[in-house]
Parts: sequence; C-alpha cells; structure tokens
Amino acid sequence: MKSKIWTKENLQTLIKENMSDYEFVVDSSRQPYVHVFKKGKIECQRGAGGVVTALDPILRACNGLWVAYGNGDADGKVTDANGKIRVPHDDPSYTLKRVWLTKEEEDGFYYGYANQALWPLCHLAFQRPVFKNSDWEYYCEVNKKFARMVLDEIGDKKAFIWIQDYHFTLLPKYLKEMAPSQLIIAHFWHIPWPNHEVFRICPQKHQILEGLLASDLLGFHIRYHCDNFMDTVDRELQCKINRERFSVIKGDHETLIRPYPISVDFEGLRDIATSPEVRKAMKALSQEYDLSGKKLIIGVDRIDYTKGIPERMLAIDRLLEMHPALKGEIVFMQMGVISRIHIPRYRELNDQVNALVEDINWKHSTADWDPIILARRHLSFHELLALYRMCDICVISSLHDGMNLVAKEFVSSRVNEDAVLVLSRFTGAARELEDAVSINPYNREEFANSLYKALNLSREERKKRMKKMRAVVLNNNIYRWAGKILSELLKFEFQE
Ligand code: ADQ
Repeated sequence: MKSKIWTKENLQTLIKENMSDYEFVVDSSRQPYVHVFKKGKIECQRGAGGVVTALDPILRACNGLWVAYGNGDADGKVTDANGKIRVPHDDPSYTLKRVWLTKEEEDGFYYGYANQALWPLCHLAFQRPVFKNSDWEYYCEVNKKFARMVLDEIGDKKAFIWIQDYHFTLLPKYLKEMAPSQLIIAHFWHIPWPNHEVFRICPQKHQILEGLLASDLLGFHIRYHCDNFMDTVDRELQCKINRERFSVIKGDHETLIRPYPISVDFEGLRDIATSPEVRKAMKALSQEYDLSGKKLIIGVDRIDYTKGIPERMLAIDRLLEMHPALKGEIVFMQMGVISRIHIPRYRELNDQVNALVEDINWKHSTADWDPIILARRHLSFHELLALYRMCDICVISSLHDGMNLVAKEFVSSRVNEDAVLVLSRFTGAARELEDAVSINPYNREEFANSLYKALNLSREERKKRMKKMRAVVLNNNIYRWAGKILSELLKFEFQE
C-alpha cells in the first residue's frame, strides 16, 4: 500500500490537535536567523546548514520556541531584554530565544568539545579528535546554561522538548534533573554514530551516553547508526537492551532508539524552483560566471573536511587527464560557505582547497577557459535553487555524512528531471537515493570514471533515474520526518 504523503498541513493539524496544551521547544546550537551588520545596516540572514533547513518549516508550522546561541554581531540589537525575537521578520511565526555565550564558552563548547572532539570522533574521516578537559568543562557549563534558559521560558508548564545534535548530549539529563515530571524529551542526532571501537576512545564516553539516555526518544538518520549506538551502550553501561522494542532501559527509564531519515520540503522546493526569481538568478549566475554552452558540474557545501572537497577536485583533475577532449566543454563550480574557521584544521583545508584550484586550473586551463570555479559564497535561497536547476551534474563526495541535504534539495529542484546526481556511498542519503551514480570518494580512478559515466548517460537514462529519486524524496519529505518523530513523542505520557 502506498503511504500517505505528509504535508505541512498534516503536520500543523497533528500539532494543533495534540500539542496545543503544551509548550513546544526546539534547542540547537545554530540559529535559524542571524542578524549581522552589513555596511552599517542590520541585515537578517537565514542560517546555513542542514539543521536549520530542516527545522525552520516545522517551527513555522507550530508557533513554537527555538532556543539557540546568538552568534551574529547584531543579534543583541534586535532582541528584547530576554534575548527574544519573533522570526522570520517578513512573516513572524515563532519565537527565537538567543542564549548569549562568552568568548571562552564559545571556544570551549562550540569550537572545542563539539567540533574538535565529537565531530571528528563521529565522522570516519581520519581526523584525530582532540579531547581537552577545559573544553569539556565549558561544554558541560553551556549545556547547563541551556537547561536553565529552557526552564526559565516554560515556567511550570508541561513541555515537549526537541534537542538537536551533538552539541547537547548532556542537556536531556540536566533538564530531567531540574524538572523531572514536566518534560518529554526527544533528541535527534544529525551526524553519524560510529561503531564502539571508535567511540570507546572518548574519555567522557559514559557521561555522554548517560546524558543522551535521559531522553525519551533518541533518533538517528539510519538504522545502522541506531545499531552502532545500541551496541556502544551495551558494551559501556550497565543497562538493559530491549531488542524487540528497540530501546535501552537504564534504571527505571526507557529510551526508544529509532531511525528517522531527515529530508527537505520537496513540494516547496519544486514550486520555488520554477519561480521568476529563480529564473532571474539562473540568468544572472550564468552571465556572472560565463557558464553558457558548457556542461556544468556543481558542488555545494560548507567547507568541511568530511565533505570530500579536495577528493572532488582531484577527481576532476583525473577526469581531464583521462579525457582531454573535455577541456573547454565542462566546468566544475564549487560553492563553499566558510565554516568553523577558528579551528586550525578548517584553515588548513581552506588553504588546501585554494592550492588545488590553482594547480588544477594551471595544469588544464586554455586561453579562455578554467576547469574549476571556486566561489566562497553564501548563496541566497533563489541562487541555490538556480544552480541546482542549471547544472548537468551535482556531485556529493562526503567521506562520511549523516544524511546530506544537498542531495535531496537538488533532486527536489530538478523539475525537468534531466540531470544526474553523483553521490558518495558514505552518506545517509545514499540509502534512499539508489538511482544516483554511486562513488567511493577515496577511489580517485573510480570517481573520475563515474563522472565520465554521468556526463555520458543518455537523456532517457538521466530522466529515468531522476524521476525515481524524485518519487522517493516526495514521499520521504521533511514533514514525514517531523511527523514521525512527533507522533512517537505524543505516545509518551507526562508523569503525574
Ligand atoms: P551539514 O553538515 O551542514 O548538516 P547538509 O545536510 O549537506 O550538511 O546541509 C547543508 C545545508 O547548507 C544545505 O541545506 C545547503 O543548501 C546549505 N548550504 C551549503 N552550502 C551553501 C552555500 N554555499 N550557500 C548557501 N547554502 C549552502 C548536518 C549533517 C548532515 C545532515 C544535516 C541534517 O552533517 O549529514 O544531513 O545535518 O540532519
């Protein structure tokens, strides 16, 4: 039987019918909207990154409260005395509460423990994690601070709390300790969960597992990550694993562990992709970067070592070595938002990417053509969809990725179905998008051959593959992801 397609309206109904007597709170490190000074004026930007892309439509649907840390230089200028503001500014639909962190807290919590210990620990990208005691202390402090902020906001009301990601492994535990009977907590882990062999090196492993297990529901993108988590808990903690219910029982508390593959607003993206604004952006980008008449291959990522950006460039280099006739015929455009630049490894990566572009362009360029265009730009939403619509191939070559939303955004935007997705096997998205051209980014020859194959697929084959992938994303859309999590959450009862 075909399952029903979840829509924003279904989700709104679910929330209105079942949650209106309760508070609904989302916690994440990143904010959905950031206020920054630009040429002396305050500008509001939509935050980049997968978590924001996924959750903004949900919060809009349910008029909830989003608690995140205020990192924009103008954030404090637009909020009230409690750090709150209604967002988005053109259609205020929910409240954003900004938590202020000191520089030391930001360094230790965000750049330190979250992004130099947990991020590399959970991604198998051969980057050694750095565990510093001082970072861990700030990480604990900031998790506590968020717990206090959430409880200040909800007062003595009962609330559903939905925590996002690896920045807040301890938040479920602190919240439950401070308000044991008032809260039902879901935690969604957006990145991979590694196997026990990898996770066991973490000096704070027990605190992290115990923190997460204070949640009532713990979600991962794919079943494999759930299995890794259950296995890790089984080997590290005294607790009962219930394989039938797929849960962990520690003391008298049970945590359900479930896979929920995150997605995008397929219909929303599809509709905006055909808007006059996107058509205008297509024209402007084509002129700005001189793209007409060439086969366009794109990459769209935060500049992060897990995304396999150097590997992608080296595959383009190899492709041109093997097929010099492609010179002048193709162009690879990498759109990269600068990310976590205060971390030395990210600065190194930026230098490495710059050097590769220099070298590869020098090696293959002709009088009027360079193979690679690197644009370190944050694209507007319309520009992003314009690029997805203009390209012939979108390449995702992550060394490891929880899901990868670029893959699903691209597929949703390709209304004419005539384009190819080249996708790393090591993304969560590869489990669903089986009609992509699959690659192992570590295998340069295979990667280059796959690009060649993608460039030469027949129109019929391209359309057949894209059609199938579009059907998958239409069905497994963002509202389904949220609807499934919230439906499970609603089965829990508040303690009396
Ligand atoms: P991320 O690692 O941030 O997310 P991803 O899922 O690819 O990765 O999302 C990136 C988002 O940022 C996309 O929505 C994309 O459009 C946007 N973006 C990237 N580059 C951009 C640019 N130059 N300009 C504008 N926008 C840009 C984490 C996990 C992923 C998981 C998500 C959601 O690492 O595996 O898919 O969370 O769970």
